Amino acid sequence: MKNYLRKIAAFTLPLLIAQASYAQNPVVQTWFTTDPAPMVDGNTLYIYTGHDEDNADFFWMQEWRVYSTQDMVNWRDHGSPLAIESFSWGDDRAWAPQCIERNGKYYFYVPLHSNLTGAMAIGVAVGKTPTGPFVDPIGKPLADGNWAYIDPTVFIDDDGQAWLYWGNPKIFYARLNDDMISFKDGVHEMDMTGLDGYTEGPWIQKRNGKYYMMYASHGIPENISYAMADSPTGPWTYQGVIMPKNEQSSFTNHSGLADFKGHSYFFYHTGWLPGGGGFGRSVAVKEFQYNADGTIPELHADKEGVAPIGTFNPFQTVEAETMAYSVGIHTQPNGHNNVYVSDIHNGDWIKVREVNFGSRQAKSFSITAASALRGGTLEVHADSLKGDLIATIKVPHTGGWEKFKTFTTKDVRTPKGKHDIYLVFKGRKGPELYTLDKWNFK
Ligand code: FUB
Repeated sequence: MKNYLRKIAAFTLPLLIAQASYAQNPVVQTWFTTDPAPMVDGNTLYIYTGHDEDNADFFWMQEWRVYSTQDMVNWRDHGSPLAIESFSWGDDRAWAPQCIERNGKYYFYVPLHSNLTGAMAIGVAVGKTPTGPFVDPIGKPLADGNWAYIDPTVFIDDDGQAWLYWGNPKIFYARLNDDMISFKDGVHEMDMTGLDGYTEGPWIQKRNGKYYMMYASHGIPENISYAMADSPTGPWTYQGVIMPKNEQSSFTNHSGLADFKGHSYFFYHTGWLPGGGGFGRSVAVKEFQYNADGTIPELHADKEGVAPIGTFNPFQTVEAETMAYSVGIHTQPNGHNNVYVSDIHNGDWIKVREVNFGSRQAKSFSITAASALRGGTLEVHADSLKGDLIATIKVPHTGGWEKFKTFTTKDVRTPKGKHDIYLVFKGRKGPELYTLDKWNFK
């Protein structure tokens, strides 16, 4: 469904476009995304998110989404490999998730409204890859029947014991068996001493022998605060606020931490996309450095985002839903986990950063695209929306939005070295033009 507010903003507020051409936060612009849970797997950082519906007046959330990056600025959309209907016992509120790897399998913990008890529950799904497919291996919740059962967070301690925590307005925890899909000795309640202001959204991690419990705090609007301990169940010592309330235009905040390729990142959510707010949230990221004593400095929300930590190869086949920033477009699923760019109109664009053409002049540029209507044109520009024209390709009517065909031009003028590139969509003003699945230079 088109978000017309987003479109109108993009067309009528040139300032917004100018800002968006250098902004890096929120990291996903094609959909609202919430409650980020980062997970590093090899060379890639994934974020598992919730998804606020457009024009929502509550957290009417239907699915979880997955995004990945290798360079922290270009994010690939893996669609939604897990949703309410993945759980036979769930019927509402696909809220804050977290995924973790163990022995080559990926365990995706979620809160969900239970049709068994009519209250909230914690479930788990298992996948063989970080992007699924995921299935509910037990056909029932891990814990059920309590409105406080939301926001699971998980970690595996050095001794191999996995711990699951969750809850609003207090923390529950359980030791997971090695299978990661059952509890060793039931559900326990945390002693909340030292977890000052705890509201919801716990994030657990262990670093250099210290346990960190980070969480949304002090009611609504929410700060992000944290406490530290020498054991996974406390006693906790309050350390203070990490991100103060009222900085990110949504009354909730929800955070996660990741160390990736020598950098430390803090993930949070904002209300910063056009049409967004308390029920239209979008994930953002901030780089930081731990203090020498392991404490976390105060961090402030910003639109600038983080610096790239890698370059992007344009001579590979690029899924078009890989982008550093975009305006106007959405993404859609096409069968399991195959995602493409949709809702393309005249003037929309995608930016891909740190594209390294090296010393090689490309000989051709190909795209895989489709159109149920009259198609349009794709222009590729270097360094800005109106920068040097690298390539132009016309997309004709192909017989349907998912009737993909590949189109190639040999008229390409790629620059040397590293550049940001802009895929700028052109065509008749008003109608949807075409959909875009892949592109590559050769
Ligand atoms: O996204 C729905 C709820 O809002 C989450 O479960 C909370 O952490 C808050 O972000």
